[in-house]
Amino acid sequence: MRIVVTGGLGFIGSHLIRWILEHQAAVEIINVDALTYAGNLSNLDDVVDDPRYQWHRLSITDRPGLESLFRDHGPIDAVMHLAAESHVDRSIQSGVPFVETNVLGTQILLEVARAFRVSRFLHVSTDEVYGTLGESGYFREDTPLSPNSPYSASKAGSDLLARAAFETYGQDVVVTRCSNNYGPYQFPEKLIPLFVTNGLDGEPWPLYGDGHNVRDWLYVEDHVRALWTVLERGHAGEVYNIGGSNERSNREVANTLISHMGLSQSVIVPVKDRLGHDRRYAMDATKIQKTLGWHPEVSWEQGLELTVQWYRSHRTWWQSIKSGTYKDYYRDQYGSVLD
Ligand code: NAD
Ligand code: TDX
Repeated sequence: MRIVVTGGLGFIGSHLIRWILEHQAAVEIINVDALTYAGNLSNLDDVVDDPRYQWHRLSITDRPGLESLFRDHGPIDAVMHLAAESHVDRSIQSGVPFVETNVLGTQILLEVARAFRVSRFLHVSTDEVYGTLGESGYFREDTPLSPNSPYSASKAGSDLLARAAFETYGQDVVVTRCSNNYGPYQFPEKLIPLFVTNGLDGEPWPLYGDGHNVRDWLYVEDHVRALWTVLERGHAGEVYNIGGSNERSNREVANTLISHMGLSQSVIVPVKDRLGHDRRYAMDATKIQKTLGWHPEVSWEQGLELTVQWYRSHRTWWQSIKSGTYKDYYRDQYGSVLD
C-alpha cells in the first residue's frame, strides 16, 4: 500500500509517519511537504534512510507538481492530508496564507487524488471548525460549523470541500476533527511547548486574558492511532470527532506544568487576550469510540511527563528553532534545500 501523507514534516505528520513505518510493514510513505517555517526536516531524521519513506518538497497548491508526483510514483492508494497553516495567532496577523494552503491547496489535492483514482482520502480537520462552547455542552459531528478565526474559517472551508467531493463525485473521503494535541516535536509557538521551553530558558509565560479558556488535550500518538483507525475502518462520507475527554483551562495547564518543572507561580504573566479568543472546546468522541473502537491510551499526567522530558533532552531542536538557526542546520545536513 502506498500512501501520500501531506504535512509530514510538521508536528502531527511526523509522528504519523514514524508510527506507520513502525507499525505497518506493508506501507510505503510519500511525504509531500513544502517545508514552511513550521516544517522541520530533523523531525524525521530517524526514518530518512528507510527505503519505504521518501520526502518531496512540494506545495499542495502546486497542481502540476502534484500531478507529476502522482503519475511518477503511482498508483497511490490513499492520501492522509495534514498539510496546513496551523497557528491561530499567525492567522490573526494575515489570513491569506491560510486561505491559500488550507482552502485552495485542499481543493487542488482533492481534485488530483480524484483524477488519479486514489481509493481513500483522509482529511484532517480540527475541533476549531465548530467555533466555541460556553460552560456546558460538547461538539458532536452534527454540531453546525461556526468558526471564529481566519485559521478555523479556512479549516472549515477545507472540511466542507472534502464533504462536497464525497457528495458531488462520490469520492471516498473521510474527515476527522481532533481536539488540541500536545507532545514532542510541537513547534514552540503553541501553548504547551512555548511554556515548557520558556520555562527551561527562564523566560515568562504569556497567559492570554483571564486564563480560563478551556481546551480538550490529547497526546499526539493517540491522535495518530485514531487517524490510522479512521483510514482503515472509517465509512466514506463520514466525519469522526477525536478527543481526549481531558478539559483543562489554560491556567490549569500552566499550574500543572509549574509543578512538573519545579517553577514558581511568578513565571505566569497575564497578557492582552487573543482577538476572537474561543472560550471552550470539548469533544464528544462517542462515535469513533463506539463504531471504530478507538480510545485514548496516554493519560494527561503521563503525556505531560513525556513531553516535558522530551523538551528537556532536545534543547538543540527547539533552541535552533527559536533562534532561527535550524535553517543553517538543514544546509549543513541536507545541502541547500531551502534556497
Ligand atoms: P504544523 O504546523 O506543525 O505542520 C504543518 C506542516 O504542513 C508543516 O510541515 C508545513 O511545512 C506543511 N505545509 C504548510 N503549508 C504547506 C503547503 N502549502 N504544502 C505542503 N506542505 C505545507 O501542524 P500540526 O499541528 O502538525 O497540524 C497538522 C494538521 O492537523 C493540520 O491540518 C491541523 O489543522 C490539524 N490539527 C492540528 C491540531 C493541533 O493541536 N496541532 C489539532 C487538530 C487538528
Ligand atoms: O502564548 C500563549 N498563551 C496562551 O494563553 C499561546 C500560544 C496560547 N495561549 C492560549 C490560547 C488558547 O486558549 O492557549 C490555548 C491554546 O493555544 P494554541 O496552542 O495556540 O492552540 P489553539 O488556538 O487552541 O489551536 C490548536 O488547537 C486546534 C492548534 O494550534 C490548532 O492547529 C488546532 O487546529
